[in-house]
Amino acid sequence: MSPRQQTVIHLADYTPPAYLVDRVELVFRLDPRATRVVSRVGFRPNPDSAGGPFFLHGEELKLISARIDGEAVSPELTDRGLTCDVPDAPFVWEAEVEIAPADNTALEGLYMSNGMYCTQCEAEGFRRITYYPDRPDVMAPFFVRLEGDAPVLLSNGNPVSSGEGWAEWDDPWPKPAYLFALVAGELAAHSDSFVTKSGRQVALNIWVRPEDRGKCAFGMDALKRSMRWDEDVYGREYDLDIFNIVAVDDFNAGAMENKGLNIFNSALVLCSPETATDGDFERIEGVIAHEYFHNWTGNRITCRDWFQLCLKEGLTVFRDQQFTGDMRGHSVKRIRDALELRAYQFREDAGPLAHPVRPESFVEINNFYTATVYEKGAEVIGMLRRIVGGEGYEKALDLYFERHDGDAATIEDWLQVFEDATGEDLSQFALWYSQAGTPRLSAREDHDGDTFRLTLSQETSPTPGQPEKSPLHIPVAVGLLGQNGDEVVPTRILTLKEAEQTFEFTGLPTRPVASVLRGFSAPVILDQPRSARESAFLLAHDTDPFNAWEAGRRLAEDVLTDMILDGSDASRDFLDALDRAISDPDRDPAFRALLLDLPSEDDMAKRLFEAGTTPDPDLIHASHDALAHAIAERSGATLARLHTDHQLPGPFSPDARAAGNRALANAALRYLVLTEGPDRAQAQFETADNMTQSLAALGALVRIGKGNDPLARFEARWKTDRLVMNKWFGLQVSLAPPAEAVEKVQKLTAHPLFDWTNPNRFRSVLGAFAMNQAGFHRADGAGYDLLIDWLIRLDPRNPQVAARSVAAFQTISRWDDGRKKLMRQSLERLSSQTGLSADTAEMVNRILS
Ligand code: B3K
Ligand code: ZN
Repeated sequence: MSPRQQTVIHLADYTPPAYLVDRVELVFRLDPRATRVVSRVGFRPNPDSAGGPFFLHGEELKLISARIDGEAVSPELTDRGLTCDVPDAPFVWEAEVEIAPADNTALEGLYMSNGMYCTQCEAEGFRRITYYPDRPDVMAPFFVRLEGDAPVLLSNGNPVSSGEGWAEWDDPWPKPAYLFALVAGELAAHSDSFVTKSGRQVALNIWVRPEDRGKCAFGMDALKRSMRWDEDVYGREYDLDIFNIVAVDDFNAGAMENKGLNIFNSALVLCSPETATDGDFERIEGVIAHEYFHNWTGNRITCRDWFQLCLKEGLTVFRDQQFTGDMRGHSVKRIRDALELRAYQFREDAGPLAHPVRPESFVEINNFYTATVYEKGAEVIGMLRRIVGGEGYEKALDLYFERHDGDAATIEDWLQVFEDATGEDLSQFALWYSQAGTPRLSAREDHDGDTFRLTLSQETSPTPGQPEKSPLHIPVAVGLLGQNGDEVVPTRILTLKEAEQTFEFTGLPTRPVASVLRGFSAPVILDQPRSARESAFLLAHDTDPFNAWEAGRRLAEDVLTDMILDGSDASRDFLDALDRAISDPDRDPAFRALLLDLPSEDDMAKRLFEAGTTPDPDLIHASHDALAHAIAERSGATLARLHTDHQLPGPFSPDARAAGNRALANAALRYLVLTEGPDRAQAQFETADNMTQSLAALGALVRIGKGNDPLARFEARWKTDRLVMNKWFGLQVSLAPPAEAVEKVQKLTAHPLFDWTNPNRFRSVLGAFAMNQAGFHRADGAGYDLLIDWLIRLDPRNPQVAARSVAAFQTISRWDDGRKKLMRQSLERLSSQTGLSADTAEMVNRILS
């Protein structure tokens, strides 16, 4: 390993920048293989720093010339940047560098996608564009001139002027370099406009390849709703004359909030009923909102350093979750968010990649755009809001925007505004940011006379580098139900701060049933002894929709556990309770669809492992299958009725009500094919006029081995649509029977449309493969070998995507000795590659150490 791969950066080592920037002027002479970037930057010594050398980041740049105050200088160059002697007073730095966007396969910095120039600078990509202090606490206004033969030339801020082959942009809002962006290409716009609350007229554009112009209307509508929502709910207005979004096919992340010029992975902006599913519509709406909301939480107030990433990401995820809840209903949204947190973040917390919401060290910051920073970061804010209340939260946020607008802030700043605005002592709460791991909350109940006692205790297991854990400040929402299902004590928030505390409720002569952790009030694992009867009671009666769903999930997990461990049949009581719940017309269809989603195979492996059993992926898969068959047999009549009754007449609408109906009908279809055979799904596949129903029917057919003909027809129809074909690839891999998954991946990666250099396509096959638990964890290690072979190929080209894919190995400690050994050997094979990227090396080292 080269020394460069081992550079560890520590939060504790932060020092303020030695020089600040007053203004940046950039000229780009675009050329695929020899773009010239001319920079003119006004620097001044930072009065709040202890001084230090003048250092500019720069990587893979060819320096053509450099000047200070007009005089040529010869800086000292390393592979990380340059140093130079500079005056002890304000000065102007000028440099010209050459870069080759067409050769940039890492998709970081300035690169090309389908002949179009685009950028991705977060976190540290700007240093691949020119020499600059590429750190978020250096903020400056940017003026940009683009020269090139592309008809559309875009950058941040407001357009100043343009002519044939050139355009100038001015961004008056000081920003760090990671928010810089440019786009140049043959693009067409879907345009609209928005008038802010204070009357500013804003031009809105979604820029796409001309043939995609028909797939922008929903994204535009989502953008306008986001703008209005941020004004109404957070009092935040947009602050430029124009807001541009560009769709790019080759993109490592989902999207990027560059000031005034958001760049999106095309999968997260383009949609039409024919090509996108309801899930896509909802995700697109959420991501457009997320990137837009960053304008205040991320851009106007940014992060002091990359350790503070959750300051912008946790808060912005929390805001987009609130927005989606307001648009589509809070109950179902909360369940989905909890499912996602458990699937990705709890898994991270339980293994070698566990890290705090604010990590304390990293080698490559791109490896820390994780579920912990994003989703747990959002949960921490949700808890804060529960603790200080809705009004306290509003006051704190107003103070945050007022006090820190224009700042590069820290988590300490964030918590301070809450303390100052509400008087709440958050010293213990702050541990949520520094202590990794998922707390386990145990609940014990006791009834005596007319007093009910609930004893809550908490414990967090050790995580890498943190052997000892302290008790956290946990808001636990609890309600009590009477034996007849009435709510005898409505929801209240209990404050748990000690390792163990008992809470008393009086005036209750009959023993109530406690509904604990309502609304998933904290990101913890709840251990609460529950009989199947009690869970069935809560599923039927809990007034808290989250806990009603949770009770159903709990029942399903218990039943699956018994089936896996004892080979028992699916419990009759469970099947009856589920049938009653999905038949209840008073329940939201989307909620009922969620009840029909069984705990995933990964959930079951995690649960068994945590209960002290070594999971067997094949057995889990078989039991999962058996339970689905049992549900299909028990509820055949109900499911058939649901499938028929929840077909909506009239044209497709992506709204939540319509989507919920389709979700329920399609969930029913998934089961019905198991007992009825293919006819119903074939009919749906033939007649569907939208991707949601078409793909659900295709999935149902593939699941029962009747997919060949529809897959071929689907391919023939959609082979020129990259986004739809990602679904075609992904579905076959996800649904491949475990014994055939490796061969399926081999076959699909040999398909002429498998372009491994496109991150979306790579993930649609290899990412989906890693999620096919029993297929990936094949006992002979063929799954591990296959993924590692691909990562060895991908890493030199695109380290970010390769490194992220290594996370498939983070469950290593869960499995039997044979699998553990094979996983370790595969990772060692990857780590022994010469020239392995720092990104991938860091991930492998963390998993192996
Ligand atoms: N801030 C970007 C993520 C950039 C990823 C860098 N590897 C998207 C977002 O969270 O909004
Ligand atoms: Zn974000």
